[in-house]
Amino acid sequence: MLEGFRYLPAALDRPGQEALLAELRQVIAAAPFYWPVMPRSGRPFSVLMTNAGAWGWLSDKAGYRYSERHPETGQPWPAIPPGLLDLWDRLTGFPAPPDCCLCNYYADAKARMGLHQDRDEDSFAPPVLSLSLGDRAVFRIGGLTRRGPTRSLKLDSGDVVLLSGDARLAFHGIDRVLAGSSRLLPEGGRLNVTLRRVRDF
Ligand code: MD3
Ligand code: FE
Repeated sequence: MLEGFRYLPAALDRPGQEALLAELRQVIAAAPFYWPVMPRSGRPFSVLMTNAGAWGWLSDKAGYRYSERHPETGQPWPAIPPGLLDLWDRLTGFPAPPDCCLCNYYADAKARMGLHQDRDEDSFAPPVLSLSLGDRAVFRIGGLTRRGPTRSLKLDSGDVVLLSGDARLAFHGIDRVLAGSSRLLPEGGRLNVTLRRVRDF
């Protein structure tokens, strides 16, 4: 496993998950989920997305980028909720707050995310914090090239993954989500939130 990969199983207990979920429901009410599409082909992702914070990650026919506005409402993204800012401070200790909270919703058994690197940010020095809520996912992480060995890990509701150092540029993806494996989300599915620092400070 690459240096800088930290897996914190059950970082949040059930009440802690519920508190953050309540905050995230307000984000989603202000900035509804939408289906990003692949650059060029326009093929829809199987994962629904939205964002909070100054910068939100987008994909559309023109490419991948960070934007200050929701692609459908045209509104600025809502603020990152205080409970998530606290979680970032407690678990990363990083001297600047995140300026992006990307929310990925895997609604059904067909939703997945292919192996990719996250490299649209100005700097890879700040960590990325991922929080899983709802159904269990099969997460895959490899090395710094697309080829080569990968490891698979189950991510359950309340688990946190921290990526820094070499792991920050690791290839990773979600192979599948196991429907009915958590009772946190009454609507089912899996909500993953990643906290990132997109712009230099
Ligand atoms: C490893 N999300 O939003 S979270 C993404 O579960 C993304 O929705 C997945 O990949 C999800 O870009 C995986 C765990 C994760 C997030 C960011 C990483 C792993 C990472 C960045 C670098 C390396
Ligand atoms: Fe990613």
